[in-house]
Amino acid sequence: MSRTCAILGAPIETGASQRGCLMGPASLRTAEIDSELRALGWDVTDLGDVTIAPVAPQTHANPALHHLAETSAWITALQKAAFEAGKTCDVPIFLGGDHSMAAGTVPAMARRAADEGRPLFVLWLDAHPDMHTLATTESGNLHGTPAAYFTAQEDCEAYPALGHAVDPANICMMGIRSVDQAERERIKKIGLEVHDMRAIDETGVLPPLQAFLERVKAANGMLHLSFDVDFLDPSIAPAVGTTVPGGATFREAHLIMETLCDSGLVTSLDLVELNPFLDERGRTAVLLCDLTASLFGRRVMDRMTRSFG
Ligand code: 6HN
Ligand code: MN
Ligand code: MN
Ligand code: MN
Repeated sequence: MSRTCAILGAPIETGASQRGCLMGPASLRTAEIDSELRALGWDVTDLGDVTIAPVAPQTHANPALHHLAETSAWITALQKAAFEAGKTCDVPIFLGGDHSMAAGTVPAMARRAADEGRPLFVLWLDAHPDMHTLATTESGNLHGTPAAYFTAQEDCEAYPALGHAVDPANICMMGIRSVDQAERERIKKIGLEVHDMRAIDETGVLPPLQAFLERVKAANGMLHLSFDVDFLDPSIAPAVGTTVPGGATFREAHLIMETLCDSGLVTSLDLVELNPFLDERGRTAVLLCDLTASLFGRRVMDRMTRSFG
């Protein structure tokens, strides 16, 4: 795996139903995510936090939507800042912030990949597919919409124009266990690869992950990992507003990160939905840092020294 990374904070919380995600980047920095990565030999630059200017409210035909103008401003700012961050290093790390930030970071990484003449693949680890359009969301919480936006679904026109979309065929979702009816229909319609928690229970995390990584490798793709805290079981990761029982275990999550590390394929990362206001003595922030360390090379044992062949 390459050796330079940049940290960019995205303190956005307008896409969530409750406040607190704006403290996510600060909490991850307090947990010393940068020193963890440096200890693993990475050259780390902290680019600070993205900010937006105040905006006037904006109405929409869907009366449930809230904070549309602010969220759009964040998306515009993040598409630019994430793309710039991607130029400075091998692996930019975007610290959220609620998941609507992926409507900024993912198109930015699609643009980065296109500039290299490579396709972008997305591994989406989440309890939710976040596949609502601006018309279908009933909660009006915009963190439920980024995947529909960056795959260029209809009824997202009130968002900033999408420069670079992601081909739904290049997306793999794992950990899914809370899907709304409109999302279910859209997933079927576009043929999205979704491994729900039942599938994970049946096969374990490795077979679907390895099959996806083979596809990324065969296509010489770049790989963006979007990691939502609620992918994890709430018993180990309480600091999230949208807890859903039956999530990934500590070892399932680490095994995914270790396997991704071995693949050397990950070229960007979102850490999203951490709400420090809901945390217990920083344990969720520390867990996210430890998972990130596994992704960037931390090992209990070096496998090479244990092979007797
Ligand atoms: N997230 N599908 C639900 C909604 O309100 O649209 C939950 C969305 C959760 C979004 O966790 O990033
Ligand atoms: Mn999400
Ligand atoms: Mn272009
Ligand atoms: Mn989620």
